[in-house]
Amino acid sequence: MEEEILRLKAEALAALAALGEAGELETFRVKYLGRKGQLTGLMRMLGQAAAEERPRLGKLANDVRQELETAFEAKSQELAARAGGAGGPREDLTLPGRLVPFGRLHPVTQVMEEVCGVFAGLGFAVAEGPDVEMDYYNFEALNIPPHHPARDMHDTFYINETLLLRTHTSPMQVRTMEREKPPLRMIAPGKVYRCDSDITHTPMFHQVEGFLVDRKVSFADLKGVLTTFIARMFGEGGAVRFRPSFFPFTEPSAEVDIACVICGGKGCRVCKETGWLEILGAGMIDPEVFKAVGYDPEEVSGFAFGLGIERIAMLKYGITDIRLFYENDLRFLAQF
Ligand code: 2NM
Repeated sequence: MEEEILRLKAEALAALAALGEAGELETFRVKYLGRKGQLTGLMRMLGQAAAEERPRLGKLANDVRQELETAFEAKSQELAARAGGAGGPREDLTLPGRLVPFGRLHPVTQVMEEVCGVFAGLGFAVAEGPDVEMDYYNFEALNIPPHHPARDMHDTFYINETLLLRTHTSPMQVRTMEREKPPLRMIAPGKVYRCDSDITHTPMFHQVEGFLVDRKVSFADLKGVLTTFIARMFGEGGAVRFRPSFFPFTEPSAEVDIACVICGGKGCRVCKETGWLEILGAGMIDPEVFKAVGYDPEEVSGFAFGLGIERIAMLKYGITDIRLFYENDLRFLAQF
Protein backbone atom coordinates (compact mmCIF):
# COMPACT_ATOMS: atom_id res chain seq x y z
CA MET A 1 0.00 0.00 0.00
CA GLU A 2 2.73 2.43 1.00
CA GLU A 3 4.61 1.60 -2.16
CA GLU A 4 1.56 2.34 -4.27
CA ILE A 5 1.03 5.74 -2.63
CA LEU A 6 4.68 6.71 -3.21
CA ARG A 7 4.60 5.45 -6.81
CA LEU A 8 1.45 7.49 -7.48
CA LYS A 9 3.12 10.58 -5.97
CA ALA A 10 6.17 10.20 -8.22
CA GLU A 11 4.00 9.65 -11.31
CA ALA A 12 1.80 12.63 -10.55
CA LEU A 13 4.75 14.99 -9.93
CA ALA A 14 6.38 13.88 -13.21
CA ALA A 15 3.11 14.38 -15.10
CA LEU A 16 2.68 17.82 -13.56
CA ALA A 17 6.21 18.87 -14.49
CA ALA A 18 5.57 17.81 -18.08
CA LEU A 19 2.46 20.01 -18.47
CA GLY A 20 3.07 22.65 -21.16
CA GLU A 21 -0.07 24.79 -21.10
CA ALA A 22 -2.88 25.89 -18.81
CA GLY A 23 -5.46 23.93 -20.82
CA GLU A 24 -3.95 20.61 -19.66
CA LEU A 25 -4.28 21.41 -15.93
CA GLU A 26 -7.87 20.26 -15.51
CA THR A 27 -7.17 16.86 -17.04
CA PHE A 28 -4.35 16.41 -14.52
CA ARG A 29 -6.52 17.51 -11.59
CA VAL A 30 -9.32 15.11 -12.50
CA LYS A 31 -6.93 12.19 -13.03
CA TYR A 32 -4.93 12.52 -9.79
CA LEU A 33 -6.75 14.79 -7.32
CA GLY A 34 -10.43 14.60 -8.32
CA ARG A 35 -13.23 12.83 -6.45
CA LYS A 36 -12.82 9.82 -8.73
CA GLY A 37 -9.08 10.32 -9.15
CA GLN A 38 -6.31 7.87 -8.41
CA LEU A 39 -5.28 9.31 -5.02
CA THR A 40 -8.87 9.33 -3.77
CA GLY A 41 -9.17 5.74 -4.98
CA LEU A 42 -6.15 4.70 -2.92
CA MET A 43 -7.47 6.50 0.15
CA ARG A 44 -10.75 4.62 -0.07
CA MET A 45 -8.81 1.35 -0.03
CA LEU A 46 -7.12 2.30 3.26
CA GLY A 47 -10.02 0.58 5.04
CA GLN A 48 -8.69 -2.75 3.83
CA ALA A 49 -5.24 -2.15 5.36
CA ALA A 50 -4.25 -3.71 8.70
CA ALA A 51 -5.67 -1.68 11.58
CA GLU A 52 -2.24 -0.89 13.09
CA GLU A 53 -0.98 0.33 9.70
CA ARG A 54 -4.00 2.56 8.97
CA PRO A 55 -3.03 5.75 10.87
CA ARG A 56 0.47 5.85 9.31
CA LEU A 57 -0.81 5.14 5.78
CA GLY A 58 -3.63 7.68 6.24
CA LYS A 59 -1.16 10.37 7.25
CA LEU A 60 1.12 9.48 4.33
CA ALA A 61 -1.77 9.71 1.84
CA ASN A 62 -2.88 13.06 3.28
CA ASP A 63 0.67 14.45 3.10
CA VAL A 64 0.93 13.33 -0.53
CA ARG A 65 -2.40 15.02 -1.33
CA GLN A 66 -1.16 18.23 0.34
CA GLU A 67 2.10 18.13 -1.59
CA LEU A 68 0.39 17.44 -4.93
CA GLU A 69 -2.14 20.25 -4.37
CA THR A 70 0.64 22.72 -3.54
CA ALA A 71 2.61 21.66 -6.62
CA PHE A 72 -0.56 21.91 -8.72
CA GLU A 73 -1.18 25.51 -7.51
CA ALA A 74 2.39 26.49 -8.27
CA LYS A 75 2.17 24.99 -11.76
CA SER A 76 -1.15 26.80 -12.42
CA GLN A 77 0.43 30.13 -11.51
CA GLU A 78 3.48 29.48 -13.65
CA LEU A 79 1.40 28.59 -16.72
CA ALA A 80 -0.95 31.58 -16.26
CA ALA A 81 2.04 33.94 -16.01
CA ARG A 82 3.57 32.46 -19.14
CA ALA A 83 0.25 33.10 -20.95
CA GLY A 84 0.55 36.79 -20.06
CA GLY A 85 -1.41 36.83 -16.82
CA ALA A 86 -0.75 39.24 -13.95
CA GLY A 87 2.02 38.47 -11.50
CA GLY A 88 4.22 36.84 -14.13
CA PRO A 89 7.47 38.23 -15.49
CA ARG A 90 7.16 41.80 -16.91
CA GLU A 91 8.27 42.96 -20.37
CA ASP A 92 12.00 43.20 -20.83
CA LEU A 93 12.53 46.96 -20.62
CA THR A 94 16.08 46.64 -21.91
CA LEU A 95 14.88 45.52 -25.37
CA PRO A 96 15.14 48.20 -28.09
CA GLY A 97 11.75 49.83 -28.88
CA ARG A 98 9.89 49.31 -32.13
CA LEU A 99 10.39 52.23 -34.54
CA VAL A 100 7.21 54.07 -35.54
CA PRO A 101 7.51 54.93 -39.24
CA PHE A 102 7.47 58.70 -39.77
CA GLY A 103 5.22 60.27 -42.40
CA ARG A 104 6.48 63.10 -44.56
CA LEU A 105 5.12 65.84 -46.79
CA HIS A 106 4.30 64.89 -50.37
CA PRO A 107 6.91 66.32 -52.79
CA VAL A 108 4.18 68.41 -54.45
CA THR A 109 3.26 69.88 -51.04
CA GLN A 110 6.93 70.60 -50.30
CA VAL A 111 7.43 72.51 -53.57
CA MET A 112 4.07 74.27 -53.12
CA GLU A 113 5.13 75.49 -49.66
CA GLU A 114 8.52 76.58 -50.99
CA VAL A 115 6.97 78.63 -53.83
CA CYS A 116 4.35 80.23 -51.55
CA GLY A 117 7.04 80.95 -48.96
CA VAL A 118 9.14 82.90 -51.47
CA PHE A 119 6.18 85.02 -52.64
CA ALA A 120 5.00 85.56 -49.05
CA GLY A 121 8.52 86.87 -48.35
CA LEU A 122 8.03 89.36 -51.21
CA GLY A 123 4.84 90.66 -49.57
CA PHE A 124 2.22 88.67 -51.47
CA ALA A 125 -0.96 87.62 -49.66
CA VAL A 126 -2.23 84.05 -50.15
CA ALA A 127 -5.85 83.32 -51.16
CA GLU A 128 -7.57 80.02 -51.84
CA GLY A 129 -10.85 79.54 -53.67
CA PRO A 130 -13.29 76.89 -54.89
CA ASP A 131 -12.23 74.04 -57.21
CA VAL A 132 -15.73 74.09 -58.70
CA GLU A 133 -15.81 77.45 -60.39
CA MET A 134 -18.15 79.48 -62.54
CA ASP A 135 -17.49 79.68 -66.26
CA TYR A 136 -17.58 83.45 -65.79
CA TYR A 137 -14.59 83.61 -63.41
CA ASN A 138 -12.61 80.86 -65.16
CA PHE A 139 -13.05 82.23 -68.71
CA GLU A 140 -15.32 85.19 -69.44
CA ALA A 141 -13.82 87.69 -66.99
CA LEU A 142 -10.34 86.62 -68.13
CA ASN A 143 -11.04 87.75 -71.69
CA ILE A 144 -11.92 84.28 -72.95
CA PRO A 145 -15.49 84.53 -74.37
CA PRO A 146 -17.60 81.48 -75.35
CA HIS A 147 -16.28 79.72 -78.49
CA HIS A 148 -12.95 81.51 -78.13
CA PRO A 149 -10.25 79.16 -79.50
CA ALA A 150 -8.28 79.64 -76.25
CA ARG A 151 -10.88 77.46 -74.49
CA ASP A 152 -9.61 74.50 -76.52
CA MET A 153 -6.21 74.82 -74.83
CA HIS A 154 -7.76 74.11 -71.47
CA ASP A 155 -9.53 70.74 -72.01
CA THR A 156 -12.18 71.75 -69.51
CA PHE A 157 -14.22 69.41 -67.31
CA TYR A 158 -17.70 70.97 -67.40
CA ILE A 159 -20.26 70.27 -64.67
CA ASN A 160 -23.10 72.07 -66.45
CA GLU A 161 -23.64 75.22 -68.56
CA THR A 162 -22.28 77.58 -65.90
CA LEU A 163 -20.12 75.42 -63.62
CA LEU A 164 -16.80 73.69 -64.30
CA LEU A 165 -13.65 72.44 -62.57
CA ARG A 166 -11.28 75.41 -62.69
CA THR A 167 -8.55 75.02 -65.32
CA HIS A 168 -6.28 77.52 -63.54
CA THR A 169 -6.36 79.48 -60.27
CA SER A 170 -6.69 82.91 -61.97
CA PRO A 171 -10.43 83.01 -61.09
CA MET A 172 -9.21 83.97 -57.60
CA GLN A 173 -7.48 87.09 -58.95
CA VAL A 174 -10.75 88.10 -60.59
CA ARG A 175 -12.74 87.45 -57.40
CA THR A 176 -10.18 89.46 -55.40
CA MET A 177 -10.20 92.39 -57.83
CA GLU A 178 -14.01 92.45 -57.78
CA ARG A 179 -13.95 92.74 -53.99
CA GLU A 180 -10.93 94.94 -53.31
CA LYS A 181 -9.22 98.04 -54.68
CA PRO A 182 -5.54 98.31 -55.70
CA PRO A 183 -2.81 98.21 -54.54
CA LEU A 184 -2.99 94.39 -54.48
CA ARG A 185 -0.36 91.68 -54.33
CA MET A 186 -1.67 88.15 -54.04
CA ILE A 187 -0.98 84.55 -54.99
CA ALA A 188 -3.56 81.79 -55.42
CA PRO A 189 -2.23 78.24 -54.84
CA GLY A 190 -4.39 75.18 -55.46
CA LYS A 191 -5.61 72.27 -57.52
CA VAL A 192 -6.63 72.74 -61.14
CA TYR A 193 -8.18 70.31 -63.63
CA ARG A 194 -7.71 69.62 -67.32
CA CYS A 195 -8.87 66.60 -69.32
CA ASP A 196 -5.40 65.43 -70.28
CA SER A 197 -3.25 62.44 -69.25
CA ASP A 198 0.24 61.31 -70.32
CA ILE A 199 3.76 61.31 -68.86
CA THR A 200 3.72 65.11 -68.45
CA HIS A 201 -0.01 65.66 -67.74
CA THR A 202 -2.43 64.48 -65.03
CA PRO A 203 -6.14 65.46 -65.03
CA MET A 204 -5.53 67.23 -61.70
CA PHE A 205 -2.41 69.20 -60.94
CA HIS A 206 -1.31 72.16 -58.80
CA GLN A 207 -0.69 75.75 -59.73
CA VAL A 208 0.35 78.95 -58.11
CA GLU A 209 -0.85 82.03 -59.96
CA GLY A 210 -0.22 85.51 -58.71
CA PHE A 211 -0.66 89.15 -59.56
CA LEU A 212 0.29 92.64 -58.52
CA VAL A 213 -1.88 95.66 -59.35
CA ASP A 214 -1.17 99.31 -58.56
CA ARG A 215 -0.68 102.61 -60.38
CA LYS A 216 2.22 102.66 -62.87
CA VAL A 217 3.20 98.99 -62.61
CA SER A 218 5.52 98.19 -65.54
CA PHE A 219 7.03 95.17 -67.28
CA ALA A 220 10.26 96.06 -65.42
CA ASP A 221 8.41 95.37 -62.14
CA LEU A 222 7.31 92.01 -63.53
CA LYS A 223 10.90 91.15 -64.44
CA GLY A 224 12.20 92.33 -61.06
CA VAL A 225 9.74 90.29 -59.00
CA LEU A 226 10.04 87.14 -61.11
CA THR A 227 13.84 87.18 -61.33
CA THR A 228 13.96 87.63 -57.55
CA PHE A 229 11.55 84.68 -57.14
CA ILE A 230 13.73 82.54 -59.44
CA ALA A 231 16.92 83.50 -57.57
CA ARG A 232 15.37 82.56 -54.20
CA MET A 233 13.80 79.36 -55.54
CA PHE A 234 16.62 78.02 -57.76
CA GLY A 235 19.67 79.88 -56.43
CA GLU A 236 21.35 83.22 -57.19
CA GLY A 237 23.22 83.86 -60.40
CA GLY A 238 21.52 81.43 -62.80
CA ALA A 239 20.62 82.63 -66.30
CA VAL A 240 16.99 83.73 -66.88
CA ARG A 241 15.31 84.62 -70.18
CA PHE A 242 11.92 86.10 -71.04
CA ARG A 243 10.47 84.84 -74.36
CA PRO A 244 7.48 86.55 -76.05
CA SER A 245 4.32 84.44 -75.80
CA PHE A 246 0.52 84.74 -75.79
CA PHE A 247 -2.18 84.47 -73.11
CA PRO A 248 -5.70 85.87 -73.57
CA PHE A 249 -5.56 87.63 -70.18
CA THR A 250 -2.17 89.36 -70.53
CA GLU A 251 -0.62 91.70 -73.10
CA PRO A 252 2.26 91.60 -73.64
CA SER A 253 2.87 88.02 -72.45
CA ALA A 254 6.05 86.08 -71.83
CA GLU A 255 7.28 82.64 -70.97
CA VAL A 256 10.20 82.56 -68.55
CA ASP A 257 13.06 80.08 -68.85
CA ILE A 258 15.97 79.32 -66.55
CA ALA A 259 19.26 77.61 -67.40
CA CYS A 260 18.70 73.87 -67.06
CA VAL A 261 19.16 72.87 -63.40
CA ILE A 262 20.37 69.41 -64.47
CA CYS A 263 23.07 70.21 -67.07
CA GLY A 264 23.66 73.91 -66.34
CA GLY A 265 22.77 74.84 -69.93
CA LYS A 266 24.94 72.41 -71.88
CA GLY A 267 21.94 70.40 -73.09
CA CYS A 268 20.58 67.13 -71.71
CA ARG A 269 17.57 64.81 -71.72
CA VAL A 270 15.60 66.94 -69.18
CA CYS A 271 15.91 70.21 -71.18
CA LYS A 272 15.57 68.30 -74.47
CA GLU A 273 19.06 69.51 -75.50
CA THR A 274 18.00 73.21 -75.43
CA GLY A 275 19.86 74.14 -72.23
CA TRP A 276 16.69 75.93 -71.01
CA LEU A 277 13.72 74.99 -68.83
CA GLU A 278 10.39 76.82 -69.05
CA ILE A 279 9.13 77.47 -65.54
CA LEU A 280 6.67 80.38 -65.64
CA GLY A 281 4.08 82.14 -67.78
CA ALA A 282 3.51 85.84 -67.16
CA GLY A 283 2.44 89.14 -68.63
CA MET A 284 0.88 92.57 -68.10
CA ILE A 285 -2.80 92.16 -67.20
CA ASP A 286 -4.99 92.86 -70.25
CA PRO A 287 -7.17 96.04 -70.09
CA GLU A 288 -10.19 93.81 -70.86
CA VAL A 289 -9.66 91.97 -67.54
CA PHE A 290 -9.55 95.28 -65.65
CA LYS A 291 -12.79 96.39 -67.37
CA ALA A 292 -14.50 93.14 -66.32
CA VAL A 293 -13.75 93.81 -62.63
CA GLY A 294 -14.59 97.52 -62.81
CA TYR A 295 -11.06 98.92 -62.74
CA ASP A 296 -10.08 101.79 -65.07
CA PRO A 297 -7.20 100.53 -67.27
CA GLU A 298 -6.07 104.16 -67.65
CA GLU A 299 -5.64 104.42 -63.87
CA VAL A 300 -4.13 101.07 -62.91
CA SER A 301 -1.81 98.49 -64.37
CA GLY A 302 -0.42 95.21 -63.15
CA PHE A 303 1.33 92.00 -63.96
CA ALA A 304 0.33 88.39 -63.42
CA PHE A 305 2.08 85.05 -63.58
CA GLY A 306 1.40 81.36 -63.24
CA LEU A 307 3.42 78.21 -62.68
CA GLY A 308 2.76 74.48 -62.43
CA ILE A 309 3.98 72.89 -59.19
CA GLU A 310 4.38 69.32 -60.51
CA ARG A 311 6.41 70.63 -63.42
CA ILE A 312 8.78 72.49 -61.08
CA ALA A 313 9.05 69.42 -58.81
CA MET A 314 9.85 67.23 -61.85
CA LEU A 315 12.60 69.60 -63.02
CA LYS A 316 13.98 70.01 -59.49
CA TYR A 317 14.24 66.24 -58.87
CA GLY A 318 14.76 64.99 -62.45
CA ILE A 319 11.46 63.07 -62.50
CA THR A 320 10.38 62.09 -66.02
CA ASP A 321 6.82 60.77 -65.42
CA ILE A 322 4.34 63.07 -63.63
CA ARG A 323 2.05 60.12 -62.81
CA LEU A 324 4.54 58.91 -60.16
CA PHE A 325 3.30 61.73 -57.90
CA TYR A 326 -0.17 60.16 -57.71
CA GLU A 327 0.49 56.41 -57.57
CA ASN A 328 1.18 56.57 -53.79
CA ASP A 329 4.14 54.20 -54.06
CA LEU A 330 6.11 54.85 -50.86
CA ARG A 331 9.34 53.70 -52.53
CA PHE A 332 8.95 56.82 -54.71
CA LEU A 333 7.44 59.23 -52.17
CA ALA A 334 9.89 58.41 -49.35
CA GLN A 335 12.79 59.85 -51.39
CA PHE A 336 11.85 63.50 -50.91
C1 2NM B 1 -0.41 82.70 -66.34
C2 2NM B 1 0.29 83.42 -67.29
C3 2NM B 1 -0.01 84.77 -67.45
C4 2NM B 1 -2.68 85.25 -64.91
C5 2NM B 1 -3.42 86.34 -65.23
C6 2NM B 1 -4.24 86.57 -64.17
C7 2NM B 1 -5.22 87.66 -64.00
F1 2NM B 1 -6.33 87.18 -63.43
F2 2NM B 1 -4.74 88.56 -63.17
F3 2NM B 1 -5.51 88.19 -65.15
N1 2NM B 1 -4.02 85.62 -63.26
N2 2NM B 1 -3.03 84.80 -63.73
C8 2NM B 1 -1.64 84.62 -65.72
C9 2NM B 1 -0.98 85.36 -66.65
C10 2NM B 1 -1.36 83.29 -65.57
O1 2NM B 1 -0.20 81.37 -66.11
C11 2NM B 1 0.62 80.65 -66.95
